Amino acid sequence: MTATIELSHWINGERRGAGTVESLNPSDTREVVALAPEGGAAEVDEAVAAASAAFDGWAGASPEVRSDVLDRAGTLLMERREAVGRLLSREEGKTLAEGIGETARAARILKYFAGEALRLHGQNLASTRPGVEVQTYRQPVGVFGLITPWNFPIAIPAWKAAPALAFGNTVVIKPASHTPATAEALVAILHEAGLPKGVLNLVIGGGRVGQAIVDHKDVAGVSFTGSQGVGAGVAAGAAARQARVQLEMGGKNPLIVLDDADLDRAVNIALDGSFFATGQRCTASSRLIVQDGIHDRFVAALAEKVAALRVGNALDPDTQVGPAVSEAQRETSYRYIDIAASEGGRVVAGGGRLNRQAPGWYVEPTLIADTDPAMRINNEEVFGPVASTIRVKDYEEALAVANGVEFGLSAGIVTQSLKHARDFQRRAKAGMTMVNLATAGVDYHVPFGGTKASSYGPREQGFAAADFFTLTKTSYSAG
Ligand code: UN1
Repeated sequence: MTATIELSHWINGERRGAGTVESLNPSDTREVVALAPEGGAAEVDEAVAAASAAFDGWAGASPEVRSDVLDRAGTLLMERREAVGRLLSREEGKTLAEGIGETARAARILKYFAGEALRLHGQNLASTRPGVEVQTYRQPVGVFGLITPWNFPIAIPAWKAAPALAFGNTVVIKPASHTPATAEALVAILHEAGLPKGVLNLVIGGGRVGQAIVDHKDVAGVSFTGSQGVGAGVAAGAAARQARVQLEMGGKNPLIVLDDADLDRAVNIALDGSFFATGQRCTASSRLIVQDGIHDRFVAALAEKVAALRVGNALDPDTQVGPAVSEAQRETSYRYIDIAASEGGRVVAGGGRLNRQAPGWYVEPTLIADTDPAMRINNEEVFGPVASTIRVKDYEEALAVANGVEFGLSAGIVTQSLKHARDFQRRAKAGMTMVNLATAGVDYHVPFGGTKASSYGPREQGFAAADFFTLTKTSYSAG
């Protein structure tokens, strides 16, 4: 066992508050990874005041200053990716390879936005009136509140904070209650890299902290990733006081497998998209929509691979699938397996309880065949290592089923047909489409986001991030 970390908030460049709330290791719940403080509206007030006071200095600094801090933090994080990745895996439960990989991704995000800080630009146009010029500028907005989820406990705080900071804003982060230590590691590294005090603040705590951020009159914008229910409240709160808002919520992402697909490839794509990272990705493939001619072979081959997945302690190098993050998440998976079975689904792999030597929140990866698009299992997000298959007769039916849910984040197709692949890219009702690739696993230098109930507001990441984190000013001038 490793020593418990004593966590604190970061307010105005200082560590504040003592740890009282246990953050457990989901692979072995006897281990307390960290003791976290429980913040509330008072800490949010102080953090927002610090961020407001720091705004003019940071917004007015040379972009080189902002770029250098992000670049240095990226270098430090990359150097420490094994240690930070290990902390992430201990706290969140994804495998060590996944934890280190996510940490490296966060480091690259910091470096990408170090470059973007220097590339921020506007446009220069001729006015419709002769002799008049029009220019657009992108300017920093103010204080941003970032409410981040536990499933990517370092990459998502990085992909929200890095553009906010790169473009001259100041920040208050509320990390997910299950993963405060991983988020704190990022905030500590940014300070070590030279971030001035008050520019980035961290307030750890439950929903009260998030609510205080959403309702704070001096928070100019809120970026949230999490569940649809909480997201709706964030949007309503932000809209009520005309703050900017950006929401990334759930998915019920389809993966279509057509008859002409290479079987092995389709099975591996489904295995990755549905089960890796314990299925706890909003981009996970949870509905496998399979054409008649390949259906039985696909289901049999995938069931065999799912049954063979090695579930275990996240730090064990043999583990392919770590535990769920919490008891509640584990129980949600089992509840939906029961619901699917009672609706007529056939469990072809997994479905049982797992007993490991150490007490942890393990879930048996589960594949449910013969399901119908109308069933709850095909409409509600499970957020665990559970996928269902739906049999369809042709591409048009597959597309209709794929589009027939409330969500629209990522959608994939496995096919060798250029015609169907191109048609799918245009007609899939999703923010991201994947051809012969898993629905999960995205790049950081291109826009990320969905449609319908999955997302709301401007896109995250890549060149699109500037739309949310800057104010466009239009300036007219005559000579
Ligand atoms: C990915 O699939 O690489 O919370 C990223 C989530 C998403 C990120 C997915 N916002 O799962």
